[in-house]
Amino acid sequence: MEFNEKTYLCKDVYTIDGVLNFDGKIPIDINGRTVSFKMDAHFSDLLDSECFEVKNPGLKLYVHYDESLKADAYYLNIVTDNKIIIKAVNMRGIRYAFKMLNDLVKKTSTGYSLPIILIEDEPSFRVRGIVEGYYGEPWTLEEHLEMADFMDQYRLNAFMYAPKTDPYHREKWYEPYPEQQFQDLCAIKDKLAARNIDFYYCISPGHAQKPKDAFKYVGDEDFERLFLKLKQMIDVGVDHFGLFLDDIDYQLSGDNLRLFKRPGIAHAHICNKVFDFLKAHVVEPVLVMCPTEYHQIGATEYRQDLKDFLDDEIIVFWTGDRVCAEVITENDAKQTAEAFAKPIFIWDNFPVSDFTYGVREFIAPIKNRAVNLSDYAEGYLINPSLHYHISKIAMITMAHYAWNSGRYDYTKSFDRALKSVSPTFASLGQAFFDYNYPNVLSHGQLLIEKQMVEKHDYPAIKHYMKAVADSARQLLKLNEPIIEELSPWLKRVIEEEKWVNYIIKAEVDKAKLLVFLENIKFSGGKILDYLLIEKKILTEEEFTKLISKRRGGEWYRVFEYKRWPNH
Ligand code: 14T
Repeated sequence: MEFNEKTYLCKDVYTIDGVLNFDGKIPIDINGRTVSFKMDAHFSDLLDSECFEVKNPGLKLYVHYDESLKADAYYLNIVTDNKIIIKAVNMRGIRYAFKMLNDLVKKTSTGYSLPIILIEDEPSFRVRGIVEGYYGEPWTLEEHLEMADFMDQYRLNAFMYAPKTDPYHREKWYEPYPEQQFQDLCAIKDKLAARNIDFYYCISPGHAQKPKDAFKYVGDEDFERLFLKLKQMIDVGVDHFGLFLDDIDYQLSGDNLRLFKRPGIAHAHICNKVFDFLKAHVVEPVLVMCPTEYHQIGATEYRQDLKDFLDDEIIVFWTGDRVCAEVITENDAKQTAEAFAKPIFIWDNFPVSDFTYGVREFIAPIKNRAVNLSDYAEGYLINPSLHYHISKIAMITMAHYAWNSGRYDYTKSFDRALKSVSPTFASLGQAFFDYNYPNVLSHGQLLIEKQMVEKHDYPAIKHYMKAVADSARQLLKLNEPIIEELSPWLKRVIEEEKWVNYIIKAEVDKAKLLVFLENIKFSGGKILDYLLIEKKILTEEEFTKLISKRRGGEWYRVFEYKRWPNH
């Protein structure tokens, strides 16, 4: 694709949502200024009177194709009242420039104004997006359609459809989609395409309940079934694909073992064969594979086999250390990229919550990811929770990180993400969000909570829990889809406050407490846990069964131990 230098008269060519409206006449002062882009910059704060009113009928918008720019990057130069220059190397870059232009337009008492400004903006990661790869109900069609607008807004450019519980993705990988489900997938793909977002159809053919049902890497039989399935997608224009070999029993047996010896060799074979098939039917196909060994650092025999035998153009997924990585360092990425010697995409297992079996939902920002991971990985994608609206909070923060890792500030990003629901949601919810915060990546306020209980500081505990319950009560009054998703957790903390107060007053009715503890919606906060232990209200078995088993082991929290075992 190439954009030759062209001049567009805004009036004729681009009227963006009716916001840019050019009539009348406007002479302006020109005071050129340059600002560099910050993820958290509010341009209105940076700009003062050096705005001009958009009324000039002669305002020209120049769009240049500029090969020196990165994919998706844009240059937006609002030079004078009669000249705006946009440069990009692809449609997405132009799209982002237009969005920025539109964001910069301010309504004034007499019309609209634009600042004199130069923005040069480019992404850290070439590919930024969502891999819907969790165990649980896939998002609904409506959610997926809204997601396309959401992704567009936050400059995410890749969506991978891979829900583990879609039988046609995994268990029945060989069966074509039923008509309605296929139409729904096409609707998602089309809406994404209209926003210049790549849709990846992902399939997971390695999953088998019994060894006899394992994929037959030998011969053509299973490959033909797989190609038929992929053809269904190719025929409607899909050109990005995923072949996911995660969470399968990858020990080879029978013919597979005899011919391929090791799973890495068999996996390279299936991926290469699929890639060859795609190349025969699609112009410039993209294939991402998820290896079975997706979650450790550095080299293994399996990874060496992929390094040796997998086509160099096939992209390989990696989750960082321990599936849900508490931290991803530069060294982790470096060693792993070297181990595979293929392009790497990071699959960040956050805010996915499937491993808590409905107990927890995470409302927190991405953090502990090195600023320069994009030197080693071309893509950065996150695996969300089955709750779409809850996931959007962490997804906004990941979008900020993926676009501009160097300037990523998780506190500011989180604040902006919460405010994206509404400023009221962010302010009323603060105490609840703080209480719910502890997650795979952070302890939140757990230390403070523990100290309050250890010091028997009951006034402080009561005050703390009241703020949390008040916050939850206020949130419950809001009419937002995220509140509907969150309501079991909001109701839980309201009840939790009551139990904390009963414990402090030594008025616990144990039978009723046991009934309350049937509720499995836990917050990250642990005041109740700590008090139950401190006051010995539950037996050890009861505590294990009702609390610690449900919370699950913090198996991901191994960072300090692994890296600095002597501390
Ligand atoms: F493919 C991978 F990168 C990956 O993360 N696979 C799954 C994923 O579908 C799931 O949502 C995620 C979070 O639970 O982790 C992987 O699933 C697991 C990982 C385990 F360590 C399932 C069971 C495990 F014991």
